[in-house]
Amino acid sequence: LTISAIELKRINEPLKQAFKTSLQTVTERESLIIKVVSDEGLEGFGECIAFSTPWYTEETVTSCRFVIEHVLVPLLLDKTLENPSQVDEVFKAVKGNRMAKAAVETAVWDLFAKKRGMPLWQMLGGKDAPVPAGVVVAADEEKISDGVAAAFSAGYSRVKIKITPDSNIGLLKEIIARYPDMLFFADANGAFSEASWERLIAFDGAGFTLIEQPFAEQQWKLHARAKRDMKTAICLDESIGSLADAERAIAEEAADILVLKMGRLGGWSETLKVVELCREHSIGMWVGGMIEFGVSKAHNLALASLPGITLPGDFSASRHFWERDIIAPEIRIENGKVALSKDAGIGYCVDWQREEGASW
Ligand code: OSB
Ligand code: MG
Repeated sequence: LTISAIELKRINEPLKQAFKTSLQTVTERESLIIKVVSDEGLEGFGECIAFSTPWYTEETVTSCRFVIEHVLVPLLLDKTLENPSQVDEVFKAVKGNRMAKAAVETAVWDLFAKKRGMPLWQMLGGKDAPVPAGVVVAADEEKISDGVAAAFSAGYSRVKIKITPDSNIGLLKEIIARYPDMLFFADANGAFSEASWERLIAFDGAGFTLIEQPFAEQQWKLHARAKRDMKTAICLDESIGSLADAERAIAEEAADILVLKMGRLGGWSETLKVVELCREHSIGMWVGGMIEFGVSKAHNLALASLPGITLPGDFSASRHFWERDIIAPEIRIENGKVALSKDAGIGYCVDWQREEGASW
């Protein structure tokens, strides 16, 4: 097929409740939605997962918009592709900017699945089974207990709690003990350092299945030491921005488990390589979230269906973050899981319904 048009729209929506991490409190979410159109009139969608400012990654909505409009679109427009892996080749001349690339690249994968008339998860060899849902409690300590209770009543079977060296481990242990059938993940977003080593070790025995990103991105040695010294599995999120990073994590024995964020990795092609690598080395995997809208979550659901991705990812209902998502139908949790759509491509329609550019 030939790429005949690429459109970009900006969205900005308030979060229903503030999302508090050790790095930043997020109260509204700005994103870019990409539509690629083929010569036959088929449409594919992608979503940019960069934030408005560089608090979590170097890329931002503005940097992505610049790179997409002025660099990536001219490279891809009017190109004839036989398969979606070729987008990676087309973008090879551009350094970094993986979130910008992923927004466009993933849209092309959606387009190809639609051309082939099958769901993206099926095109990629995913399992035809509902995806286990998981929610994040990112709130002040006194609100964690209520957050977990709400997650339990909504049917989630996995809760991720944000932690810091100052977390009240006794309180967390007590909360975890109330829900024997629930999986608990801890996410530090790099809040620990060598100075707070003992505080990290103290999390062993609290009941967490894993601890995500205790140290900063480049702290391979400290993560390897934590993996050796702790019983709780060590999981890397921010550290994994490429296949090379995943290879390094394995070579340094710095992690038991990796978080897959397709936007940070640069799209489907690179992500599928990381999945393959992790399978070969028996590294656990799960699909991470970025407080996204439904287009990115739909791609992530297809990813989570792949063999080897066994742990529940950051999959919450559309209504968890948003009054109104941009996809139809919205994402719902049933019996703690999200059903995979049988429709072609990402399996959801983009339902813009916004004043600016109501045309989508
Ligand atoms: O570290 O996983 C993270 C959200 C924004 C930035 C970083 C992270 C997160 C989350 C996932 O925790 C939230 C979600 O989409 O469910
Ligand atoms: Mg994380």
